[in-house]
Amino acid sequence: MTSDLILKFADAEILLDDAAYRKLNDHNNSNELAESLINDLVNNGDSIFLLTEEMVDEFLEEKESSIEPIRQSKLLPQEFDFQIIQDASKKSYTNGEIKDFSSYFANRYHKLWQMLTRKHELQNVQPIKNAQRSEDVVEVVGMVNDIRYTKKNHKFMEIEDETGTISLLVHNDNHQLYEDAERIVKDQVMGVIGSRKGNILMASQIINPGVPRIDEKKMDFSAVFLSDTHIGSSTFLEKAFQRFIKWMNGDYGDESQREIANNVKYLVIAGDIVDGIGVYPGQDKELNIKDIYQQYEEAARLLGDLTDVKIIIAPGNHDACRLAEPQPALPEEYAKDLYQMKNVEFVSNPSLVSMDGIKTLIYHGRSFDDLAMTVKGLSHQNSDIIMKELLEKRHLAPIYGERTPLASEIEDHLVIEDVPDVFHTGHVHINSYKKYKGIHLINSGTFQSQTEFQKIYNIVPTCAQVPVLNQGSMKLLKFN
Ligand code: D5M
Ligand code: FE
Ligand code: ZN
Repeated sequence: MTSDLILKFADAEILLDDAAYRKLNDHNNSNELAESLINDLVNNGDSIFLLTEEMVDEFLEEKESSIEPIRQSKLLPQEFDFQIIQDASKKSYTNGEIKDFSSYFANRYHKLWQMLTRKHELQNVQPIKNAQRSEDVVEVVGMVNDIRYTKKNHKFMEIEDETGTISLLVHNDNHQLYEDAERIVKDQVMGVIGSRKGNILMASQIINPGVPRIDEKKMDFSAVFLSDTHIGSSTFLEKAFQRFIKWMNGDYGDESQREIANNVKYLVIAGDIVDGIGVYPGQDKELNIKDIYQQYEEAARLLGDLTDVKIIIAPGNHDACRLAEPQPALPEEYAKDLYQMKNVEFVSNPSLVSMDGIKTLIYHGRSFDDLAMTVKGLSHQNSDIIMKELLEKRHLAPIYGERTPLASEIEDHLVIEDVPDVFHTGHVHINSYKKYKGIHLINSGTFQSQTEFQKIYNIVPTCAQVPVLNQGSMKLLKFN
Protein backbone atom coordinates (compact mmCIF):
# COMPACT_ATOMS: atom_id res chain seq x y z
CA MET A 1 0.00 0.00 0.00
CA THR A 2 1.37 3.34 -1.00
CA SER A 3 1.46 5.70 1.93
CA ASP A 4 -0.41 9.00 1.96
CA LEU A 5 2.85 10.79 2.44
CA ILE A 6 4.38 9.39 -0.73
CA LEU A 7 1.22 10.26 -2.66
CA LYS A 8 1.29 13.81 -1.37
CA PHE A 9 4.80 14.30 -2.62
CA ALA A 10 4.08 12.47 -5.89
CA ASP A 11 1.21 14.90 -6.55
CA ALA A 12 3.76 17.70 -6.34
CA GLU A 13 6.09 15.69 -8.53
CA ILE A 14 8.60 15.07 -5.78
CA LEU A 15 10.18 11.72 -5.05
CA LEU A 16 11.28 10.65 -1.59
CA ASP A 17 14.25 8.44 -0.84
CA ASP A 18 13.80 5.82 1.91
CA ALA A 19 15.59 7.73 4.67
CA ALA A 20 13.66 10.93 3.95
CA TYR A 21 10.42 8.98 3.97
CA ARG A 22 11.24 7.41 7.37
CA LYS A 23 12.23 10.79 8.79
CA LEU A 24 8.96 12.39 7.68
CA ASN A 25 6.86 9.44 8.71
CA ASP A 26 8.42 9.35 12.22
CA HIS A 27 7.79 13.04 12.79
CA ASN A 28 4.97 13.60 15.27
CA ASN A 29 3.26 15.98 12.91
CA SER A 30 4.17 14.39 9.59
CA ASN A 31 1.23 15.63 7.50
CA GLU A 32 1.72 19.24 8.49
CA LEU A 33 5.46 18.96 7.98
CA ALA A 34 4.97 17.39 4.55
CA GLU A 35 2.66 20.19 3.49
CA SER A 36 4.92 22.99 4.59
CA LEU A 37 7.90 21.25 3.00
CA ILE A 38 6.08 20.86 -0.33
CA ASN A 39 4.93 24.49 -0.16
CA ASP A 40 8.45 25.62 0.46
CA LEU A 41 9.89 23.60 -2.43
CA VAL A 42 7.18 24.66 -4.85
CA ASN A 43 7.39 28.32 -3.85
CA ASN A 44 11.12 28.30 -4.26
CA GLY A 45 10.52 27.08 -7.82
CA ASP A 46 12.83 24.15 -7.23
CA SER A 47 11.96 21.81 -10.06
CA ILE A 48 11.68 18.31 -9.17
CA PHE A 49 13.93 15.64 -8.05
CA LEU A 50 14.63 13.30 -5.22
CA LEU A 51 14.17 14.54 -1.66
CA THR A 52 16.89 13.28 0.70
CA GLU A 53 17.06 13.00 4.49
CA GLU A 54 19.62 15.85 4.63
CA MET A 55 17.19 18.14 2.90
CA VAL A 56 14.45 17.32 5.43
CA ASP A 57 16.92 18.01 8.28
CA GLU A 58 17.91 21.30 6.75
CA PHE A 59 14.29 22.32 6.41
CA LEU A 60 13.53 21.38 10.03
CA GLU A 61 16.54 23.35 11.28
CA GLU A 62 15.54 26.44 9.35
CA LYS A 63 12.00 26.18 10.63
CA GLU A 64 13.16 25.89 14.23
CA SER A 65 15.45 28.91 14.10
CA SER A 66 12.69 31.06 12.67
CA ILE A 67 10.46 30.40 15.71
CA GLU A 68 10.63 33.30 18.18
CA PRO A 69 12.62 32.36 21.27
CA ILE A 70 10.37 31.61 24.22
CA ARG A 71 12.84 32.99 26.74
CA GLN A 72 12.56 36.68 27.58
CA SER A 73 15.07 38.61 25.60
CA LYS A 74 16.10 42.13 26.40
CA LEU A 75 15.68 42.96 22.71
CA LEU A 76 11.99 42.14 22.70
CA PRO A 77 9.50 44.37 24.47
CA GLN A 78 8.40 42.70 27.69
CA GLU A 79 4.77 42.10 28.52
CA PHE A 80 3.82 43.04 32.05
CA ASP A 81 0.97 41.66 34.05
CA PHE A 82 1.17 44.43 36.64
CA GLN A 83 -1.61 45.47 38.99
CA ILE A 84 -1.90 47.82 41.91
CA ILE A 85 -4.03 45.92 44.40
CA GLN A 86 -3.99 48.44 47.25
CA ASP A 87 -2.97 52.07 47.08
CA ALA A 88 -3.94 54.71 49.61
CA SER A 89 -3.05 57.69 47.40
CA LYS A 90 -6.52 58.62 46.36
CA LYS A 91 -8.43 57.33 49.34
CA SER A 92 -6.46 59.16 52.01
CA TYR A 93 -8.13 62.17 53.48
CA THR A 94 -8.81 63.68 56.86
CA ASN A 95 -11.14 66.48 57.76
CA GLY A 96 -9.16 67.11 60.92
CA GLU A 97 -12.01 66.51 63.35
CA ILE A 98 -11.42 64.47 66.46
CA LYS A 99 -14.13 62.09 65.22
CA ASP A 100 -11.66 60.77 62.66
CA PHE A 101 -9.28 59.79 65.41
CA SER A 102 -11.79 57.49 67.05
CA SER A 103 -13.15 56.16 63.77
CA TYR A 104 -9.56 55.39 62.76
CA PHE A 105 -9.08 53.18 65.82
CA ALA A 106 -12.56 51.68 65.43
CA ASN A 107 -11.67 50.71 61.88
CA ARG A 108 -8.33 49.20 62.94
CA TYR A 109 -10.09 47.23 65.70
CA HIS A 110 -12.83 46.03 63.40
CA LYS A 111 -10.49 44.81 60.64
CA LEU A 112 -8.32 42.89 63.08
CA TRP A 113 -11.31 41.61 65.08
CA GLN A 114 -12.59 40.02 61.89
CA MET A 115 -9.29 38.21 61.33
CA LEU A 116 -9.01 37.11 64.96
CA THR A 117 -12.55 35.80 65.32
CA ARG A 118 -12.05 33.60 62.26
CA LYS A 119 -9.38 31.66 64.15
CA HIS A 120 -10.40 28.34 65.68
CA GLU A 121 -9.01 29.33 69.10
CA LEU A 122 -11.31 32.34 69.23
CA GLN A 123 -14.76 31.00 68.43
CA ASN A 124 -16.33 32.29 71.66
CA VAL A 125 -15.17 35.87 71.81
CA GLN A 126 -17.19 38.05 74.18
CA PRO A 127 -17.44 41.79 74.57
CA ILE A 128 -15.08 43.00 77.31
CA LYS A 129 -18.09 44.31 79.27
CA ASN A 130 -19.34 40.69 79.65
CA ALA A 131 -15.87 39.39 80.46
CA GLN A 132 -15.76 41.76 83.44
CA ARG A 133 -18.53 39.66 85.06
CA SER A 134 -17.77 36.21 83.71
CA GLU A 135 -16.83 33.33 86.06
CA ASP A 136 -15.44 30.99 83.38
CA VAL A 137 -12.55 31.11 81.00
CA VAL A 138 -13.20 33.95 78.59
CA GLU A 139 -12.06 34.95 75.15
CA VAL A 140 -11.78 38.63 74.27
CA VAL A 141 -10.32 40.76 71.50
CA GLY A 142 -8.77 43.98 72.73
CA MET A 143 -6.66 46.91 71.69
CA VAL A 144 -3.73 47.46 74.05
CA ASN A 145 -4.05 50.74 75.98
CA ASP A 146 -1.28 50.57 78.45
CA ILE A 147 1.63 48.28 79.33
CA ARG A 148 3.35 48.21 82.73
CA TYR A 149 5.07 45.86 85.14
CA THR A 150 4.00 45.04 88.71
CA LYS A 151 6.51 45.26 91.56
CA LYS A 152 7.03 41.51 91.25
CA ASN A 153 7.72 41.96 87.54
CA HIS A 154 4.55 40.46 86.16
CA LYS A 155 3.33 42.05 82.98
CA PHE A 156 0.28 44.21 83.52
CA MET A 157 -1.73 45.63 80.63
CA GLU A 158 -5.01 47.30 79.96
CA ILE A 159 -7.00 46.27 76.90
CA GLU A 160 -10.09 47.82 75.42
CA ASP A 161 -12.93 47.24 72.98
CA GLU A 162 -15.95 49.41 72.22
CA THR A 163 -17.81 48.05 75.26
CA GLY A 164 -15.19 48.55 77.98
CA THR A 165 -11.70 47.98 79.32
CA ILE A 166 -10.16 45.23 81.42
CA SER A 167 -6.78 44.73 83.11
CA LEU A 168 -4.67 41.83 81.96
CA LEU A 169 -1.96 40.08 83.91
CA VAL A 170 0.73 37.83 82.46
CA HIS A 171 2.43 35.94 85.29
CA ASN A 172 6.20 35.65 84.97
CA ASP A 173 6.06 31.99 86.00
CA ASN A 174 4.41 31.30 82.70
CA HIS A 175 7.72 31.59 80.81
CA GLN A 176 6.61 31.03 77.22
CA LEU A 177 3.58 33.28 77.52
CA TYR A 178 5.63 35.94 79.29
CA GLU A 179 8.21 35.84 76.52
CA ASP A 180 5.49 36.23 73.87
CA ALA A 181 3.90 39.05 75.88
CA GLU A 182 7.21 40.93 75.84
CA ARG A 183 6.58 41.60 72.16
CA ILE A 184 3.17 43.19 72.75
CA VAL A 185 3.10 46.88 71.90
CA LYS A 186 0.67 49.68 72.61
CA ASP A 187 -2.29 49.99 70.22
CA GLN A 188 -1.97 46.53 68.74
CA VAL A 189 -5.11 44.40 68.55
CA MET A 190 -4.89 40.86 69.91
CA GLY A 191 -6.93 37.98 71.19
CA VAL A 192 -6.69 36.91 74.83
CA ILE A 193 -7.88 33.77 76.56
CA GLY A 194 -7.90 33.99 80.34
CA SER A 195 -9.82 33.62 83.56
CA ARG A 196 -11.12 36.45 85.71
CA LYS A 197 -9.67 36.98 89.19
CA GLY A 198 -11.42 39.94 90.78
CA ASN A 199 -11.29 42.66 88.19
CA ILE A 200 -8.21 41.28 86.47
CA LEU A 201 -8.03 38.84 83.59
CA MET A 202 -5.24 36.27 84.14
CA ALA A 203 -4.02 35.51 80.63
CA SER A 204 -3.40 31.91 79.62
CA GLN A 205 -3.03 32.57 75.90
CA ILE A 206 -2.24 35.62 73.76
CA ILE A 207 -3.26 35.26 70.13
CA ASN A 208 -2.06 37.31 67.16
CA PRO A 209 -4.05 37.49 63.94
CA GLY A 210 -0.99 35.83 62.33
CA VAL A 211 -0.39 34.63 58.80
CA PRO A 212 -0.89 31.15 57.36
CA ARG A 213 1.95 29.31 55.63
CA ILE A 214 1.60 30.06 51.94
CA ASP A 215 2.46 27.99 48.89
CA GLU A 216 5.27 29.46 46.88
CA LYS A 217 4.22 30.59 43.46
CA LYS A 218 6.15 29.74 40.34
CA MET A 219 8.13 32.71 39.12
CA ASP A 220 9.82 32.67 35.70
CA PHE A 221 11.25 36.17 35.94
CA SER A 222 13.30 38.22 38.39
CA ALA A 223 12.44 41.23 40.50
CA VAL A 224 15.00 43.67 41.90
CA PHE A 225 14.49 45.53 45.18
CA LEU A 226 15.94 48.93 46.04
CA SER A 227 15.37 51.57 48.67
CA ASP A 228 17.12 54.51 50.30
CA THR A 229 19.22 55.58 47.36
CA HIS A 230 19.22 59.13 48.85
CA ILE A 231 20.10 60.77 45.54
CA GLY A 232 21.26 64.34 46.14
CA SER A 233 23.13 63.53 49.33
CA SER A 234 26.91 63.90 49.34
CA THR A 235 26.99 60.37 50.76
CA PHE A 236 24.98 58.92 47.82
CA LEU A 237 27.21 56.25 46.24
CA GLU A 238 26.83 57.35 42.64
CA LYS A 239 29.61 55.19 41.16
CA ALA A 240 28.20 52.06 42.76
CA PHE A 241 24.73 53.01 41.59
CA GLN A 242 25.97 53.43 38.03
CA ARG A 243 27.49 49.95 38.20
CA PHE A 244 24.07 48.69 39.30
CA ILE A 245 22.39 50.39 36.32
CA LYS A 246 25.01 48.90 34.00
CA TRP A 247 24.35 45.46 35.47
CA MET A 248 20.60 45.90 34.94
CA ASN A 249 21.36 46.59 31.29
CA GLY A 250 23.53 43.51 30.96
CA ASP A 251 26.83 45.40 30.79
CA TYR A 252 28.35 44.58 34.17
CA GLY A 253 29.19 41.51 36.25
CA ASP A 254 30.23 37.95 35.57
CA GLU A 255 28.34 35.59 33.31
CA SER A 256 25.93 34.32 35.96
CA GLN A 257 25.21 37.87 37.14
CA ARG A 258 24.47 38.95 33.57
CA GLU A 259 22.22 35.95 33.19
CA ILE A 260 20.22 37.16 36.21
CA ALA A 261 20.04 40.66 34.74
CA ASN A 262 18.56 39.18 31.60
CA ASN A 263 15.62 37.82 33.63
CA VAL A 264 14.75 41.08 35.35
CA LYS A 265 11.26 42.41 34.68
CA TYR A 266 10.52 44.57 37.71
CA LEU A 267 12.41 47.06 39.86
CA VAL A 268 10.73 48.09 43.12
CA ILE A 269 11.93 51.14 45.04
CA ALA A 270 10.62 51.32 48.61
CA GLY A 271 11.19 54.98 49.44
CA ASP A 272 13.89 57.55 50.20
CA ILE A 273 14.79 57.65 46.51
CA VAL A 274 16.17 61.17 47.11
CA ASP A 275 17.64 62.73 50.25
CA GLY A 276 15.09 65.57 50.30
CA ILE A 277 15.64 68.89 51.98
CA GLY A 278 15.07 70.02 55.56
CA VAL A 279 14.52 66.47 56.74
CA TYR A 280 16.80 66.90 59.79
CA PRO A 281 18.69 69.89 61.24
CA GLY A 282 21.92 70.66 59.38
CA GLN A 283 21.07 68.33 56.47
CA ASP A 284 22.02 70.97 53.87
CA LYS A 285 25.71 70.59 54.82
CA GLU A 286 25.52 67.00 53.58
CA LEU A 287 23.70 67.73 50.31
CA ASN A 288 25.27 67.78 46.85
CA ILE A 289 21.99 68.86 45.28
CA LYS A 290 20.18 71.40 47.42
CA ASP A 291 17.04 71.66 45.31
CA ILE A 292 14.31 69.04 45.65
CA TYR A 293 13.24 69.32 42.00
CA GLN A 294 16.83 68.82 40.86
CA GLN A 295 17.18 65.78 43.13
CA TYR A 296 14.28 64.09 41.32
CA GLU A 297 15.67 65.22 37.95
CA GLU A 298 18.91 63.49 38.86
CA ALA A 299 16.97 60.37 39.89
CA ALA A 300 15.25 60.38 36.48
CA ARG A 301 18.59 60.84 34.73
CA LEU A 302 20.10 57.84 36.54
CA LEU A 303 17.05 55.59 36.12
CA GLY A 304 16.39 56.82 32.58
CA ASP A 305 18.72 54.17 31.14
CA LEU A 306 16.37 51.44 32.31
CA THR A 307 13.80 51.26 29.58
CA ASP A 308 12.60 47.69 29.41
CA VAL A 309 11.82 46.96 33.05
CA LYS A 310 8.84 48.23 34.99
CA ILE A 311 9.90 50.52 37.83
CA ILE A 312 7.62 50.89 40.85
CA ILE A 313 8.30 53.82 43.16
CA ALA A 314 6.87 54.30 46.66
CA PRO A 315 7.83 57.24 48.89
CA GLY A 316 9.74 57.28 52.19
CA ASN A 317 10.27 59.84 54.93
CA HIS A 318 12.90 61.73 52.85
CA ASP A 319 10.62 62.14 49.82
CA ALA A 320 8.60 65.20 48.84
CA CYS A 321 5.40 63.79 50.27
CA ARG A 322 3.10 64.15 53.20
CA LEU A 323 4.96 62.46 56.08
CA ALA A 324 1.94 60.95 57.78
CA GLU A 325 1.33 57.35 56.76
CA PRO A 326 -0.20 56.20 54.52
CA GLN A 327 1.96 58.45 52.35
CA PRO A 328 0.31 59.13 49.01
CA ALA A 329 2.36 58.47 45.86
CA LEU A 330 5.04 60.98 44.95
CA PRO A 331 3.34 64.08 43.50
CA GLU A 332 3.93 64.70 39.81
CA GLU A 333 4.88 68.34 40.32
CA TYR A 334 8.09 67.34 42.16
CA ALA A 335 9.09 64.52 39.87
CA LYS A 336 8.11 65.60 36.35
CA ASP A 337 10.97 63.79 34.62
CA LEU A 338 10.22 60.52 36.40
CA TYR A 339 6.56 60.91 35.41
CA GLN A 340 7.68 61.35 31.80
CA MET A 341 9.13 57.84 31.85
CA LYS A 342 6.61 55.41 30.37
CA ASN A 343 7.78 52.46 32.47
CA VAL A 344 7.43 54.02 35.94
CA GLU A 345 4.49 53.40 38.31
CA PHE A 346 3.97 55.52 41.40
CA VAL A 347 2.33 53.96 44.44
CA SER A 348 1.62 54.94 48.05
CA ASN A 349 3.56 53.90 51.14
CA PRO A 350 2.38 51.30 52.00
CA SER A 351 0.94 49.62 48.93
CA LEU A 352 0.28 46.17 47.56
CA VAL A 353 1.10 45.36 43.94
CA SER A 354 1.02 42.24 41.82
CA MET A 355 3.97 41.61 39.50
CA ASP A 356 3.00 38.78 37.17
CA GLY A 357 1.03 37.26 40.03
CA ILE A 358 3.66 37.81 42.75
CA LYS A 359 1.92 39.91 45.42
CA THR A 360 4.36 42.38 46.88
CA LEU A 361 3.70 44.46 49.97
CA ILE A 362 5.82 47.62 49.85
CA TYR A 363 6.43 49.59 53.04
CA HIS A 364 9.27 52.03 53.65
CA GLY A 365 9.71 50.98 57.29
CA ARG A 366 9.47 54.09 59.43
CA SER A 367 7.69 52.13 62.17
CA PHE A 368 10.83 50.00 62.63
CA ASP A 369 12.31 52.89 64.65
CA ASP A 370 9.43 52.64 67.13
CA LEU A 371 9.52 48.85 67.35
CA ALA A 372 13.31 48.76 67.78
CA MET A 373 12.98 51.28 70.61
CA THR A 374 10.08 49.54 72.34
CA VAL A 375 10.58 45.79 72.05
CA LYS A 376 13.55 43.98 73.56
CA GLY A 377 15.42 41.95 70.96
CA LEU A 378 14.30 44.05 67.99
CA SER A 379 16.82 46.35 66.35
CA HIS A 380 17.67 48.06 63.07
CA GLN A 381 20.13 45.21 62.37
CA ASN A 382 17.44 42.56 62.24
CA SER A 383 14.53 44.11 60.40
CA ASP A 384 13.60 40.63 59.19
CA ILE A 385 12.49 39.83 62.74
CA ILE A 386 10.54 43.10 62.87
CA MET A 387 8.85 42.24 59.56
CA LYS A 388 7.89 38.82 60.91
CA GLU A 389 6.44 40.47 64.01
CA LEU A 390 4.43 42.95 61.91
CA LEU A 391 3.05 40.12 59.78
CA GLU A 392 1.97 38.28 62.93
CA LYS A 393 0.29 41.44 64.26
CA ARG A 394 -1.08 42.10 60.75
CA HIS A 395 -0.23 45.79 61.09
CA LEU A 396 2.62 47.82 59.58
CA ALA A 397 2.80 50.47 62.29
CA PRO A 398 0.97 49.28 65.38
CA ILE A 399 2.30 51.91 67.82
CA TYR A 400 0.43 55.19 67.52
CA GLY A 401 1.90 58.56 68.46
CA GLU A 402 5.63 57.82 68.57
CA ARG A 403 8.07 58.66 65.74
CA THR A 404 5.90 57.29 62.98
CA PRO A 405 3.28 59.89 62.15
CA LEU A 406 0.02 58.16 61.27
CA ALA A 407 -2.81 59.98 59.57
CA SER A 408 -5.91 59.42 61.67
CA GLU A 409 -8.37 58.73 58.94
CA ILE A 410 -11.62 56.93 58.55
CA GLU A 411 -9.82 53.81 57.38
CA ASP A 412 -6.64 52.25 58.72
CA HIS A 413 -4.62 51.52 55.56
CA LEU A 414 -1.74 50.04 57.54
CA VAL A 415 -3.59 46.88 58.48
CA ILE A 416 -2.06 44.00 56.48
CA GLU A 417 -5.25 42.67 54.94
CA ASP A 418 -3.83 40.38 52.25
CA VAL A 419 -1.00 37.93 52.89
CA PRO A 420 1.73 38.87 50.37
CA ASP A 421 4.27 36.66 48.61
CA VAL A 422 6.94 39.31 49.15
CA PHE A 423 7.20 41.88 51.95
CA HIS A 424 9.66 44.57 50.85
CA THR A 425 10.95 47.30 53.17
CA GLY A 426 13.82 49.78 53.51
CA HIS A 427 14.53 52.67 55.90
CA VAL A 428 16.99 50.96 58.25
CA HIS A 429 19.80 51.03 55.61
CA ILE A 430 20.79 47.48 56.56
CA ASN A 431 20.02 44.55 54.29
CA SER A 432 18.13 41.60 55.65
CA TYR A 433 16.38 38.59 54.22
CA LYS A 434 14.36 35.73 55.62
CA LYS A 435 11.74 33.38 54.29
CA TYR A 436 8.91 33.18 56.79
CA LYS A 437 5.98 30.82 56.21
CA GLY A 438 6.73 30.95 52.49
CA ILE A 439 6.81 34.77 52.42
CA HIS A 440 10.00 36.51 51.29
CA LEU A 441 10.92 39.21 53.84
CA ILE A 442 13.31 41.62 52.15
CA ASN A 443 15.03 44.75 53.36
CA SER A 444 16.91 46.31 50.50
CA GLY A 445 19.58 48.29 52.38
CA THR A 446 20.85 51.54 50.88
CA PHE A 447 23.07 53.32 48.36
CA GLN A 448 24.10 55.91 50.94
CA SER A 449 27.25 55.63 53.04
CA GLN A 450 27.13 56.43 56.74
CA THR A 451 25.87 59.94 57.55
CA GLU A 452 26.77 62.11 60.55
CA PHE A 453 23.34 61.38 62.04
CA GLN A 454 23.87 57.64 61.69
CA LYS A 455 27.31 57.92 63.32
CA ILE A 456 25.69 59.37 66.44
CA TYR A 457 23.18 56.50 66.58
CA ASN A 458 25.86 53.95 65.70
CA ILE A 459 23.97 52.80 62.62
CA VAL A 460 26.38 51.01 60.27
CA PRO A 461 24.74 50.77 56.84
CA THR A 462 25.20 47.91 54.37
CA CYS A 463 25.74 49.81 51.13
CA ALA A 464 25.14 49.01 47.46
CA GLN A 465 23.94 45.44 48.05
CA VAL A 466 20.93 44.70 45.95
CA PRO A 467 18.52 41.83 46.65
CA VAL A 468 17.18 40.09 43.58
CA LEU A 469 14.44 37.52 43.66
CA ASN A 470 15.72 35.49 40.76
CA GLN A 471 12.99 33.12 39.62
CA GLY A 472 11.99 32.56 43.23
CA SER A 473 15.40 32.37 44.90
CA MET A 474 17.14 35.22 46.66
CA LYS A 475 20.47 36.57 45.42
CA LEU A 476 22.32 39.53 46.93
CA LEU A 477 24.39 41.35 44.33
CA LYS A 478 27.15 43.69 45.46
CA PHE A 479 28.12 46.84 43.62
CA ASN A 480 30.50 48.44 46.13
O1 D5M B 1 16.97 56.64 58.10
C1 D5M B 1 18.31 56.29 58.15
C2 D5M B 1 18.66 55.48 59.35
O2 D5M B 1 18.49 56.24 60.52
C3 D5M B 1 17.80 54.24 59.56
O3 D5M B 1 18.65 53.22 60.07
C4 D5M B 1 16.81 54.63 60.56
C5 D5M B 1 17.55 55.63 61.39
N1 D5M B 1 16.66 56.66 61.89
C6 D5M B 1 16.05 57.61 61.16
N2 D5M B 1 15.32 58.42 61.93
C7 D5M B 1 15.51 57.98 63.19
C8 D5M B 1 15.06 58.40 64.46
N3 D5M B 1 14.24 59.44 64.59
N4 D5M B 1 15.47 57.68 65.52
C9 D5M B 1 16.28 56.63 65.41
N5 D5M B 1 16.76 56.21 64.26
C10 D5M B 1 16.36 56.86 63.17
P1 D5M B 1 16.47 57.74 57.07
O4 D5M B 1 15.00 57.65 57.01
O5 D5M B 1 17.11 57.43 55.77
O6 D5M B 1 16.94 59.04 57.58
FE1 FE C 1 16.59 56.18 54.20
ZN1 ZN D 1 13.83 56.36 55.74
